[in-house]
Order: sequence, then structure tokens, then C-alpha cells
Amino acid sequence: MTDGVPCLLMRGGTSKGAYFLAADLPAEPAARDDLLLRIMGSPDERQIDGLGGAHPLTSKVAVISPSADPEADVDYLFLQVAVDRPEVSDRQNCGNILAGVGSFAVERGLVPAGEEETSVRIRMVNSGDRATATFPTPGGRVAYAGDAEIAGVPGTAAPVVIEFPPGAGPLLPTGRVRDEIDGVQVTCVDNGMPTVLLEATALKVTGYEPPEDLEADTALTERLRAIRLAAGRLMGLGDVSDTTVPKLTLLAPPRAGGAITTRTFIPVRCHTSIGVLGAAGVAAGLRIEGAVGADLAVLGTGGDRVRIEHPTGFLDIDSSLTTGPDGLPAARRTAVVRTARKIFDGTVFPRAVARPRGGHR
Ligand code: NQM
Repeated sequence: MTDGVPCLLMRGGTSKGAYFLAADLPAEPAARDDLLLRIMGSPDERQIDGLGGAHPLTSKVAVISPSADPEADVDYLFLQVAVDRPEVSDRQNCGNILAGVGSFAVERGLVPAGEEETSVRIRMVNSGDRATATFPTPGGRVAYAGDAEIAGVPGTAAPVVIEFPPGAGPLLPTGRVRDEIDGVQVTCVDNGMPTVLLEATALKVTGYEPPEDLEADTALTERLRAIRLAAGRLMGLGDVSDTTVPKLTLLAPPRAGGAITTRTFIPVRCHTSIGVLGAAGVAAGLRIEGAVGADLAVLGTGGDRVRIEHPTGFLDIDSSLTTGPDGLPAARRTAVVRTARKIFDGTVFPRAVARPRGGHR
């Protein structure tokens, strides 16, 4: 690996990550993860010796390969590289990094570009769910410049429209609309990302605080940690003490014309905006009668569209529900507009494997 690894660095939605062809990485997960830690500069809170940006939202990896699934063009495996711990996790998916997967597939020749726009059918390996990303490819080349604006990203860029067909798993993983944990009412929802919905005031905060104030509130973060561990078990995820799911979203009434205000813990840092699939869970939750937050929400008459307010603006997501065979609410359709941008395409050189100290005199 001293010759380096082909890598495309992209912003996907409000996240940034290193995108690789699976064939350019070791097939064996332990060897792959060791290499990715050395590429991203982990473990180190500044990630000074690698590509990582010293925050979970900028320490992400996409591994992409042609799909054997007849209903997909490519397989997308998302890997979260921890910043200050030597850990690489495949336990969660990422709908923001997903926004760059179709463009990457065209850039690397896995999918031919259309003359005007291209749709890429993606199998999301982490969850087994599917998505279709459609983006402009005038003259057969990916266009990154455009007029679409998303909160949390300066300027405008070409739109990437992502459609999510209903996933295979239940929308309400505990089988109930509400649960009570530690005296707090919660709704556990999974519309592509296991998420626990809570009312901010039930935790003695307003839900309008800046992320750094919430992160600094140790009474709150301790309480959330305990609730998350219990919710993980209720959701059938087992012991989640070392995993990044479920996420926790604090809900408060909207303040800027949207449907709801959110503050999302992912799960230790507080998101500066909100994840795409996390938002899909919130949007679905607000449509479920009796769910936590449903009575705080202002759902307009704009069809499927739900505007989720977050610390740096809002995310518009289309969400509609149906009733599943078990009589519980189930997702019918979820769709979102994101943008993505190729930042560099080149060769990344990983940090060398650490040698034991003191061998030479
Ligand atoms: O929920 C952050 C992000 C995400 C995940 C996180 C995401 C999603 O904003 O689909 O995109 O929740 O860890 O990139």
C-alpha cells in the first residue's frame, strides 16, 4: 500500500467522506479497517495525519462496487470511522454520503451516464435497503454546479434527487407507537436509521439550544446515554454501548415555518444539522397518531413534504405512510433532494503501520 490508494473525496449532503472502489481496498474487513484508520488519521481527535475532518460528520467512508442484485447497479457500504478511537463501524447507514454514490459510480465507469441525467440504483449494504439517485449529466458528464441549496452547505450545487422505496424492516421496531424509558416517553422509529424521538422539554431543555451547549450539558448527555442503551435493547439492537445507532432526536415546536424543530445526537456529538435517514424517521414519526412529537408538529397541507428544522436551517423530506399487514404504520414513500460535490480525485497515502518502539540503538 506504500503506492497509495485511489480515492475520491466528496461532500455528500452535509457530510464529507472518502469514496473508494471496493476493488481498491483489502477484501478482508480487519485489514480494510486498519487501512482506513491510517488513511483518515484515526485515532486522534484532530485527525491531523489523515483525511478526516475531526468530527463524525467528516470522518466517513463509502465503499462502492458493481452489484450482483438485479434491482441495483451498485452496492454501497458505508463505514463510520471514529475520530478518537481506533474503530470503524458498519452498523449504521448514511443518507448524506449516499448523495455522492451515484456520481462516484459514473466517475469510475461503473454506470454509463445518460445524455441529460442519470439514475443510479443503489443497494445500501448496511441496511439491505435500496435507493435511486438521479442527478444531471449533461453531455454524459456529471455536473456538480447547479441551483439547489441545502441548509448547512454554503452556496448552491446540482440537485441529487434520492428516492427510497419502503425498507424491509418495521417502521416501529418495538411494535409500539410509544415506550417509556427512565420516566420519559419515547417513540422508537426506523425509516432507514434507528432513531429515538423524545420531547426536548421532557429532558428539561428547550430544544432550541445550540449543539455545543447541549453537548456541554452533562446532566442531559448522561440521561440520553442511559435512555439510548435501554432503547437499543427495546429496538432489538442488543447492547449499543459501542455503536452509533440508535440516534436520539429531541423535538420542539417549529419556530421558522417548518413542521418541527430538532436536535439530534449521533449519538454523542450533537448534529449541526440532521442526517437524511434520521430526518426520514422524524418525518414518519410526526405522521403517526400518538407518537412522541406528533402533537408538537405543524404539518401543512403540502402533500408528502415535511420541513424539519435543525440547528443550521431546515431539511425538506417527502414522507408518506401506509398501514402494514400487522396493522401498524409502515413507510410508503420517502424522497429527498441533496447535493454532492467532487472535491478531489487522486491517490491517498495512508500513515505507515506503527512499528514497535525501542528496537534500534
Ligand atoms: O441519517 C449522521 C449525516 C449522518 C447520517 C449521523 C445520515 C442519515 O448527517 O442518513 O446522513 O447520523 O451519524 O451524515
